Amino acid sequence: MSVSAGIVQGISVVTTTWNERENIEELIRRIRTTLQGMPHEIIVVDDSSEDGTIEAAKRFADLAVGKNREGQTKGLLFGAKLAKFPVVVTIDADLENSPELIPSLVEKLDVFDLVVASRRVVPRFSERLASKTVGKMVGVSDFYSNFRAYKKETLAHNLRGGETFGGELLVIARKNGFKIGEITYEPPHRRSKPRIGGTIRANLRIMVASWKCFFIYVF
Ligand SMILES: Nc1nc2c(ncn2[C@@H]2O[C@H](COP(=O)(O)OP(=O)(O)OP(=O)(O)O)[C@@H](O)[C@H]2O)c(=O)[nH]1
Ligand SMILES: [Mg+2]
Repeated sequence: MSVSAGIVQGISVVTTTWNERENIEELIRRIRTTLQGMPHEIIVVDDSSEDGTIEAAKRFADLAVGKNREGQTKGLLFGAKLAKFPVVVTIDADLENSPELIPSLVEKLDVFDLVVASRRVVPRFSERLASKTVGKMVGVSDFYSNFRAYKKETLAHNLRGGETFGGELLVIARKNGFKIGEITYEPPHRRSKPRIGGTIRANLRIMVASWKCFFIYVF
Protein backbone atom coordinates (compact mmCIF):
# COMPACT_ATOMS: atom_id res chain seq x y z
CA MET A 1 0.00 0.00 0.00
CA SER A 2 1.60 3.27 -1.12
CA VAL A 3 0.12 5.65 1.40
CA SER A 4 2.52 8.19 2.89
CA ALA A 5 3.50 7.09 6.37
CA GLY A 6 3.02 10.62 7.73
CA ILE A 7 -0.70 10.42 7.19
CA VAL A 8 -1.40 6.77 7.77
CA GLN A 9 -0.02 5.38 11.01
CA GLY A 10 -2.88 2.97 11.02
CA ILE A 11 -6.47 2.59 9.90
CA SER A 12 -9.56 1.98 12.01
CA VAL A 13 -12.27 0.42 9.86
CA VAL A 14 -15.77 0.95 11.27
CA THR A 15 -18.91 -0.77 10.07
CA THR A 16 -22.45 -0.65 11.41
CA THR A 17 -24.71 -3.64 11.17
CA TRP A 18 -28.32 -4.60 11.40
CA ASN A 19 -28.88 -8.28 10.61
CA GLU A 20 -25.67 -8.87 8.65
CA ARG A 21 -24.65 -12.25 10.00
CA GLU A 22 -24.34 -13.73 6.52
CA ASN A 23 -21.87 -11.03 5.43
CA ILE A 24 -19.78 -10.05 8.43
CA GLU A 25 -17.19 -12.83 8.28
CA GLU A 26 -16.44 -12.33 4.59
CA LEU A 27 -16.32 -8.56 5.03
CA ILE A 28 -13.76 -8.80 7.83
CA ARG A 29 -11.67 -11.40 6.00
CA ARG A 30 -11.48 -9.19 2.89
CA ILE A 31 -10.59 -6.09 4.91
CA ARG A 32 -7.78 -7.98 6.66
CA THR A 33 -6.42 -9.32 3.36
CA THR A 34 -6.48 -5.83 1.85
CA LEU A 35 -4.78 -4.21 4.85
CA GLN A 36 -2.24 -6.90 5.66
CA GLY A 37 1.10 -5.34 6.58
CA MET A 38 -0.62 -2.11 7.66
CA PRO A 39 -1.59 -1.47 11.30
CA HIS A 40 -5.36 -1.62 11.44
CA GLU A 41 -8.36 -2.55 13.55
CA ILE A 42 -11.91 -3.50 12.65
CA ILE A 43 -14.77 -2.18 14.76
CA VAL A 44 -18.35 -3.45 14.37
CA VAL A 45 -21.24 -1.48 15.85
CA ASP A 46 -24.32 -3.67 15.91
CA ASP A 47 -27.76 -2.15 16.40
CA SER A 48 -29.40 -5.05 18.24
CA SER A 49 -29.53 -7.45 15.27
CA GLU A 50 -31.85 -10.40 15.69
CA ASP A 51 -29.80 -12.83 13.59
CA GLY A 52 -26.72 -13.22 15.80
CA THR A 53 -24.53 -10.69 13.95
CA ILE A 54 -22.89 -9.59 17.20
CA GLU A 55 -21.77 -13.11 18.10
CA ALA A 56 -20.22 -13.58 14.65
CA ALA A 57 -18.63 -10.11 14.79
CA LYS A 58 -17.08 -10.85 18.19
CA ARG A 59 -15.28 -13.83 16.69
CA PHE A 60 -13.67 -11.95 13.82
CA ALA A 61 -13.51 -8.21 14.61
CA ASP A 62 -11.09 -6.47 16.97
CA LEU A 63 -14.02 -4.84 18.70
CA ALA A 64 -17.74 -5.60 18.40
CA VAL A 65 -20.19 -3.48 20.35
CA GLY A 66 -23.95 -3.83 20.59
CA LYS A 67 -26.38 -1.00 21.20
CA ASN A 68 -29.98 0.09 20.54
CA ARG A 69 -31.11 0.63 16.98
CA GLU A 70 -30.44 4.27 16.07
CA GLY A 71 -29.40 4.19 12.39
CA GLN A 72 -26.14 4.43 10.54
CA THR A 73 -25.11 8.01 11.40
CA LYS A 74 -25.07 7.45 15.16
CA GLY A 75 -23.62 3.97 14.72
CA LEU A 76 -20.71 5.20 12.64
CA LEU A 77 -19.98 8.04 15.03
CA PHE A 78 -20.19 5.67 17.99
CA GLY A 79 -17.64 3.38 16.32
CA ALA A 80 -15.38 6.26 15.28
CA LYS A 81 -15.18 7.44 18.88
CA LEU A 82 -13.76 4.04 19.82
CA ALA A 83 -11.14 4.17 17.03
CA LYS A 84 -7.49 4.18 18.06
CA PHE A 85 -5.92 5.23 14.73
CA PRO A 86 -5.91 8.71 13.13
CA VAL A 87 -7.61 7.49 9.96
CA VAL A 88 -11.15 6.09 10.11
CA VAL A 89 -12.62 4.22 7.15
CA THR A 90 -16.36 3.58 7.23
CA ILE A 91 -17.84 0.81 5.13
CA ASP A 92 -21.23 -0.90 4.72
CA ALA A 93 -21.36 -4.48 5.91
CA ASP A 94 -23.38 -5.77 2.95
CA LEU A 95 -20.36 -6.28 0.63
CA GLU A 96 -21.60 -3.55 -1.74
CA ASN A 97 -18.52 -1.49 -0.83
CA SER A 98 -15.48 -3.48 -1.98
CA PRO A 99 -12.91 -3.50 0.84
CA GLU A 100 -10.22 -3.83 -1.85
CA LEU A 101 -10.75 -0.11 -2.62
CA ILE A 102 -9.74 1.03 0.88
CA PRO A 103 -6.12 1.82 -0.12
CA SER A 104 -7.23 4.06 -3.04
CA LEU A 105 -9.61 5.86 -0.72
CA VAL A 106 -7.04 6.40 2.02
CA GLU A 107 -4.33 7.52 -0.42
CA LYS A 108 -6.37 10.59 -1.26
CA LEU A 109 -6.12 11.78 2.35
CA ASP A 110 -2.77 13.18 1.19
CA VAL A 111 -4.81 15.94 -0.43
CA PHE A 112 -8.21 15.84 1.28
CA ASP A 113 -9.47 15.56 4.86
CA LEU A 114 -12.35 13.26 3.97
CA VAL A 115 -12.73 11.10 0.87
CA VAL A 116 -15.95 9.47 -0.35
CA ALA A 117 -16.11 6.41 -2.61
CA SER A 118 -19.02 7.33 -4.86
CA ARG A 119 -20.95 4.80 -6.91
CA ARG A 120 -20.81 5.67 -10.64
CA VAL A 121 -24.56 5.16 -10.86
CA VAL A 122 -26.60 6.10 -7.79
CA PRO A 123 -29.58 3.72 -7.66
CA ARG A 124 -32.50 5.39 -5.89
CA PHE A 125 -34.40 8.46 -7.08
CA SER A 126 -34.10 10.03 -3.61
CA GLU A 127 -30.33 9.49 -3.58
CA ARG A 128 -29.94 11.06 -7.03
CA LEU A 129 -31.95 14.06 -5.85
CA ALA A 130 -29.81 14.36 -2.72
CA SER A 131 -26.65 14.17 -4.77
CA LYS A 132 -27.84 17.02 -7.02
CA THR A 133 -28.72 19.25 -4.04
CA VAL A 134 -26.92 18.69 -0.72
CA GLY A 135 -24.34 16.56 -2.53
CA LYS A 136 -23.45 19.54 -4.76
CA MET A 137 -23.14 21.74 -1.67
CA VAL A 138 -20.56 19.46 -0.06
CA GLY A 139 -18.97 18.46 -3.38
CA VAL A 140 -19.70 14.74 -3.76
CA SER A 141 -21.73 12.87 -6.38
CA ASP A 142 -22.96 10.11 -4.01
CA PHE A 143 -24.09 11.88 -0.87
CA TYR A 144 -25.26 8.76 0.96
CA SER A 145 -22.30 6.55 0.24
CA ASN A 146 -20.88 5.68 3.66
CA PHE A 147 -17.80 4.15 2.11
CA ARG A 148 -15.51 6.95 3.22
CA ALA A 149 -12.06 7.69 4.66
CA TYR A 150 -11.92 10.36 7.35
CA LYS A 151 -9.05 12.05 9.11
CA LYS A 152 -10.33 11.52 12.61
CA GLU A 153 -10.61 15.22 13.41
CA THR A 154 -13.19 15.65 10.62
CA LEU A 155 -15.72 13.49 12.44
CA ALA A 156 -18.50 15.43 14.11
CA HIS A 157 -18.59 15.43 17.88
CA ASN A 158 -22.21 16.48 18.17
CA LEU A 159 -25.02 15.63 15.81
CA ARG A 160 -27.93 18.01 15.28
CA GLY A 161 -30.51 16.53 12.97
CA GLY A 162 -31.26 12.97 13.95
CA GLU A 163 -30.66 11.97 10.32
CA THR A 164 -29.89 8.25 10.00
CA PHE A 165 -28.03 7.63 6.73
CA GLY A 166 -24.63 9.17 7.35
CA GLY A 167 -25.30 12.41 5.46
CA GLU A 168 -24.94 14.60 8.51
CA LEU A 169 -21.33 13.52 9.05
CA LEU A 170 -20.50 14.91 5.60
CA VAL A 171 -22.41 18.15 6.08
CA ILE A 172 -20.83 18.91 9.45
CA ALA A 173 -17.32 18.21 8.11
CA ARG A 174 -17.97 20.60 5.21
CA LYS A 175 -19.40 23.25 7.51
CA ASN A 176 -16.28 22.97 9.64
CA GLY A 177 -14.19 23.80 6.55
CA PHE A 178 -12.66 20.37 5.88
CA LYS A 179 -11.67 19.47 2.32
CA ILE A 180 -13.82 16.70 0.84
CA GLY A 181 -12.76 14.64 -2.18
CA GLU A 182 -14.06 11.53 -3.92
CA ILE A 183 -13.15 8.51 -5.97
CA THR A 184 -15.72 6.70 -8.09
CA TYR A 185 -16.34 2.98 -8.44
CA GLU A 186 -18.62 0.46 -10.09
CA PRO A 187 -20.54 -1.28 -7.28
CA PRO A 188 -21.59 -4.94 -7.43
CA HIS A 189 -25.29 -5.80 -7.74
CA ARG A 190 -27.43 -4.59 -4.84
CA ARG A 191 -29.15 -7.15 -2.67
CA SER A 192 -32.88 -7.55 -3.02
CA LYS A 193 -33.78 -6.70 0.59
CA PRO A 194 -31.89 -3.64 1.86
CA ARG A 195 -32.07 -3.24 5.64
CA ILE A 196 -33.16 0.37 5.34
CA GLY A 197 -36.50 -0.61 3.74
CA GLY A 198 -38.15 -1.36 0.38
CA THR A 199 -38.37 1.14 -2.49
CA ILE A 200 -41.09 3.47 -1.22
CA ARG A 201 -40.09 3.44 2.44
CA ALA A 202 -36.39 3.88 1.71
CA ASN A 203 -36.99 6.75 -0.75
CA LEU A 204 -39.23 8.56 1.74
CA ARG A 205 -36.79 8.11 4.60
CA ILE A 206 -33.92 9.33 2.44
CA MET A 207 -35.85 12.43 1.32
CA VAL A 208 -36.60 13.36 4.95
CA ALA A 209 -32.92 12.85 5.78
CA SER A 210 -31.92 15.10 2.88
CA TRP A 211 -34.13 17.93 4.15
CA LYS A 212 -32.54 17.61 7.56
CA CYS A 213 -29.07 17.71 6.01
CA PHE A 214 -30.01 20.75 3.91
CA PHE A 215 -31.17 22.66 7.00
CA ILE A 216 -28.11 21.67 8.98
CA TYR A 217 -25.92 22.90 6.13
CA VAL A 218 -27.70 26.22 5.73
CA PHE A 219 -28.37 27.13 9.39
N1 LIG B 1 -26.22 0.73 12.92
C1 LIG B 1 -27.16 0.50 12.00
N2 LIG B 1 -26.77 0.08 10.81
C2 LIG B 1 -27.72 -0.15 9.89
C3 LIG B 1 -29.09 0.05 10.13
N3 LIG B 1 -29.78 -0.24 9.00
C4 LIG B 1 -28.87 -0.62 8.08
N4 LIG B 1 -27.63 -0.58 8.63
C5 LIG B 1 -26.36 -0.96 8.00
O1 LIG B 1 -26.05 0.05 7.06
C6 LIG B 1 -25.48 -0.53 5.90
C7 LIG B 1 -26.30 -0.15 4.69
O2 LIG B 1 -27.60 -0.69 4.80
P1 LIG B 1 -28.45 -1.15 3.55
O3 LIG B 1 -29.77 -1.61 4.02
O4 LIG B 1 -27.63 -2.03 2.69
O5 LIG B 1 -28.73 0.22 2.83
P2 LIG B 1 -28.18 0.78 1.48
O6 LIG B 1 -26.79 0.29 1.24
O7 LIG B 1 -28.45 2.25 1.50
O8 LIG B 1 -29.19 0.13 0.47
P3 LIG B 1 -28.83 -0.73 -0.82
O9 LIG B 1 -28.06 0.19 -1.72
O10 LIG B 1 -30.15 -1.12 -1.38
O11 LIG B 1 -28.04 -1.88 -0.28
C8 LIG B 1 -25.38 -2.01 6.16
O12 LIG B 1 -24.11 -2.30 6.68
C9 LIG B 1 -26.48 -2.23 7.20
O13 LIG B 1 -26.26 -3.36 8.00
C10 LIG B 1 -29.46 0.52 11.44
O14 LIG B 1 -30.62 0.72 11.76
N5 LIG B 1 -28.46 0.72 12.32
MG1 LIG C 1 -26.43 -1.68 0.89
